[in-house]
Amino acid sequence: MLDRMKEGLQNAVKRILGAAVLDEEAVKEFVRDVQRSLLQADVNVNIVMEASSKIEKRAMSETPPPGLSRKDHIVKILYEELSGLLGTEGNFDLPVDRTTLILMIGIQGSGKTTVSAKLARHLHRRGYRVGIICTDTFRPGALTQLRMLCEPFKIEVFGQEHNKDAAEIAGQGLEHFGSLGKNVVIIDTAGRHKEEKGLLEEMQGISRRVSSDRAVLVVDGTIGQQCYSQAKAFHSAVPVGGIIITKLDGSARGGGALAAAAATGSRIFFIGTGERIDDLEQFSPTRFVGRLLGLGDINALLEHARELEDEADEKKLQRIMSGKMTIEDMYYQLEQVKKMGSLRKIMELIPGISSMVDTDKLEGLEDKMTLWKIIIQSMTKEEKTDPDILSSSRIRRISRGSGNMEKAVKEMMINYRQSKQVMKASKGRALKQIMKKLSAP
Ligand SMILES: Nc1nc2c(ncn2[C@@H]2O[C@H](COP(=O)(O)OP(=O)(O)OP(=O)(O)O)[C@@H](O)[C@H]2O)c(=O)[nH]1
Ligand SMILES: [Mg+2]
Repeated sequence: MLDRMKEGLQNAVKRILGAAVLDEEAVKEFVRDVQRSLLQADVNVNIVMEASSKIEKRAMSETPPPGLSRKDHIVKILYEELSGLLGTEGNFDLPVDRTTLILMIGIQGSGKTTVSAKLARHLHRRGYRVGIICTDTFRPGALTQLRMLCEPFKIEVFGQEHNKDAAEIAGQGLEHFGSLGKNVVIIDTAGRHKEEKGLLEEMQGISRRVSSDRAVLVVDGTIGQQCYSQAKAFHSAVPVGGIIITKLDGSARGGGALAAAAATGSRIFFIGTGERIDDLEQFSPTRFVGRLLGLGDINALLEHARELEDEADEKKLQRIMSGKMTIEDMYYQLEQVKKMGSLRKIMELIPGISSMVDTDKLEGLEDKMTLWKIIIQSMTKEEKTDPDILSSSRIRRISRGSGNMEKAVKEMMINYRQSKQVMKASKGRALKQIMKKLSAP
């Protein structure tokens, strides 16, 4: 599946891992390799540019946790950015105590009928009681096609050969299956040549008649980035609750289809990877990218990175508590505060302190902390390790000419020196107290 893209990306990874020196040129080369693989897979050029500039920026600016090589860190960045490009994780769990109605929509030949049968089979296997309604009054033999696919699995198909009213068939089918206590009913619909008006109106008609829980758009993956406009057109007629991309087996443009579908904001739930009924896969962006890049390696790498990050956290805390906080440590603290939620929440953890602190001022402080993070990002490594070298011209550079920002840089420095002092004086007791509270259940 998506062999060319896979090969291209894996080669890019191999090259960067094998590079003799990891200078800016090597990173740029890597990013170009990645770009080429994505473009070849018909990923939209804007998406490619945005993703690759993110990868490049992160690769150049982020410091890997001690112990993780920069090369591995770059592969991790690639993994994260590509997964992000393909949308968010989601499962397709359906309730068992009532009937969920799934409406399959999509243009002619996109794979609706095949997917209806595949999905029915998938859910049937997991213990759901599934029925399918065929509302395709357009294609001759549509009902027979569906029945043949479902027959071996004893999944019932409802249809009315001579009825031309799709919405009415849907309504009657639903009544039929409702009385049989099904918990999932899938409606297969007709397709026409394009996202033409008649088709969209028919979808609206069915949708109004039976009020489906989920309209699932079926898109042919071989059309690549055109998925985007197709998904948008359908979405404007019937709110699309999820996408299934078919024919990803052997399609060179599958990467483009996936990225384009994700860019519409809809979640991709399944992908079709063949003509057989079992060729349906639940889609997970991280798992998918893991496989593109070679799963075994990437999992081990991520695991290793996590361990090293934990270790590094531990060391940082030690350093902060002993009063030897650097600006980078402060950045880390700012990040931690953000992870924990709000300052107010942290203050509440320390007995007595909330009565001493004006909590209304905390929100203003939170805004400042966001600003400080931006400031720290524009400091050089040298400045971060030895902030005493901050001359007024350096401050001006960091604040990029804005007077307000200059004030913020100075304020940040004052806060930094004060925190360092407090930590030193209390031997880190305040911090220890917070950490203890936070780790308590
Ligand atoms: N290789 C491959 N072929 C597929 C896949 N999904 C569907 N097909 C094939 O694509 C063709 C069209 O599929 P259908 O399920 O009939 O498409 P449809 O959307 O119902 O078509 P209409 O009812 O005419 O709108 C069939 O020959 C399927 O076997 C897939 O994931 N991989
Ligand atoms: Mg069909």
